[in-house]
Amino acid sequence: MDRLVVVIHIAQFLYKGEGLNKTAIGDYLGERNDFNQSVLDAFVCLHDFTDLILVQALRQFLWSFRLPGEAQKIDRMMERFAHRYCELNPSIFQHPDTCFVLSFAIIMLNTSLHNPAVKDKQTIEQFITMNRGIDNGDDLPRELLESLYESIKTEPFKIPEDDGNDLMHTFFNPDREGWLMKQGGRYKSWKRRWFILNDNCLYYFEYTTDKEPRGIIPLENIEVREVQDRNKPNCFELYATSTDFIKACKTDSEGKVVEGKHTVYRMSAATPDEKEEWIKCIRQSISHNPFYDMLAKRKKNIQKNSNR
Ligand code: 4IP
Repeated sequence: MDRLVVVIHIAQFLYKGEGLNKTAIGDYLGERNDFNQSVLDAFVCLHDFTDLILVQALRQFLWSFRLPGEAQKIDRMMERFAHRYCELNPSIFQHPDTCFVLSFAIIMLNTSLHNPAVKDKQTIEQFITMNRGIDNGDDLPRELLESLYESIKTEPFKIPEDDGNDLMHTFFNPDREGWLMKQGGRYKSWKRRWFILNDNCLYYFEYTTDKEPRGIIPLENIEVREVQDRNKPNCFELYATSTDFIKACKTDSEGKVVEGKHTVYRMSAATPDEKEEWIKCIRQSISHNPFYDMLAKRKKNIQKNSNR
């Protein structure tokens, strides 16, 4: 039989999926060799996304197999999906990368709205802000983003059976905020500060309502450990792995932004549980997450295209 015919037959067999295990379908389609990649192409082409809003198309696609856990495989599959969607709906996005990045924003939104572990649910305004400029530097129409948001809010993604290691979990962003006591750098006084962990940075504020942080600590080349302190309970600290001082900036007493002078940032939490939670979230944030690299690459492409 001709190779192409075989490829199409296999793709149809997987697409019908009768009695097949969706994890196995995902594993097969994720295989790196040419043959499986051709089957993946044919499999994606069997989906008809014409005139579907992106959430609907994603619902259909993510239900037809189970995404494997590896970032590179997901990257390839979602890239094919984005191309197919744009091919069938050519007037929505300027580039398939926009569709790719927005698809992940939708998956993250689904986690934020429907995962009980996420306390601060993403609002429609946050969703819109997060997706500014993703269409080759332009904003997508507000009505489009609103309809995507509403669709996810009313109906979460149905994804093939969950063994706790799927995309929705892997992609969970460990954001966290709360009060901690922080020790000074050169002068070791303790100050109560409102901390926000977001996008791989730790920000601290004097008041929860402050617009500008007093300090920003990027979580690069940093580790976190539990420590005992004679004066404060439930302590942990950030320390640098390759330099003496931790790269950070802060506002000094005259309101000027200056470099921080900390070899460690020592913090004290109100309870042992809070201490554990902070350490866990900071660790997760520090650890290299290949999904962020994958998304960052697409976002860079979009930026490059828009500068042309
Ligand atoms: C200050 O002590 C505060 O603890 C500052 O914290 C701290 O700066 C200073 O560290 C420390 O000297 P006093 O206010 O008692 O003078 P905050 O900025 O949160 O008010 P950091 O760098 O921790 O923000 P040094 O390194 O500037 O001494």
